[in-house]
Amino acid sequence: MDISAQGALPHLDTLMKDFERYDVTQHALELDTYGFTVVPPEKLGVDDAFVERLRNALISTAERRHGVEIGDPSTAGIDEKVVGRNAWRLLFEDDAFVEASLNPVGLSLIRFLLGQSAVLSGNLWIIKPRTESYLKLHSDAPGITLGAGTIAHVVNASWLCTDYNDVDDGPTVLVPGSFRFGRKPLPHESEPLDTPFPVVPLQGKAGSLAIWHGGTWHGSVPRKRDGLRVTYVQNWMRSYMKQIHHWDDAPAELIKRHPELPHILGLDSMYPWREQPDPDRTFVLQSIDPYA
Ligand SMILES: O=C(O)CCC(=O)C(=O)O
Ligand SMILES: [Fe+2]
Repeated sequence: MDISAQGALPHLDTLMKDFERYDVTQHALELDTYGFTVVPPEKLGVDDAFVERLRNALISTAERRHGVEIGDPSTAGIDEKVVGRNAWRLLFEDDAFVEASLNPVGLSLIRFLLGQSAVLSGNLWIIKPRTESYLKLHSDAPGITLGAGTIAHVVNASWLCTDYNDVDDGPTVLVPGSFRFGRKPLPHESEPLDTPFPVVPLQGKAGSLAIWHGGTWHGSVPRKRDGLRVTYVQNWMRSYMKQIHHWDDAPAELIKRHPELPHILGLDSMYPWREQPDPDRTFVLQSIDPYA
């Protein structure tokens, strides 16, 4: 029996058909069970040229914002105190960011966790040189109250723009299944390599998309190699959450070229309004369906 062909749950049926079409059912299953997955570039339908464009967009935006020259990421060194700052809100800086955010395969998996009305909350670069610094284990879903259960409210979808081969690349590390705890780690649980929980380093070649349920505990480890780790990080949310960024200055010509953009930025949402609703903003989430 093909349940998705019955039309009983249209928001979910569409996703199930997408997973089959894109050959990512295994990745959806990993999201539902381990709370994270890594989709390789060949399944995302992107080639080396796209990955290079995305990586160059990150590097050149950082160069422009900080007035520095970074150059070739495979050999470059940078001052992480400089490039670690002002890294947010990249969407309107380069079309490569818009294309990466609208990747249909990525969107199908993000919408599996957040519903079809998922919105882009924020985005930033990680440009990481050889360093001793690292990030403690945390959840990307701050503000979700204890008792909210295991449903995702936030998703991290990070494009790996350089290879993550092993721990020496300074990758993200995750605690599989930890979104089920429904809380962030306590201080004595939050050292990435000295926590009572099993931790795994993210692995994937450049051009892969790592996706995790926002409640999946993760951090990062020091980078022990020369050259840079480069990542395009996206934070997505359910449409009723407060997004990190205002996107209401989205350029009209960009929207014309990417008609799906207002919806993924939440610009079609009826709420909030001042004295009267805006007649151009009509989207209201009606459903009790978690896939809507
Ligand atoms: O990959 C890393 O360095 C961790 C980044 C992180 O915590 C995040 O993107 O939410
Ligand atoms: Fe995080």
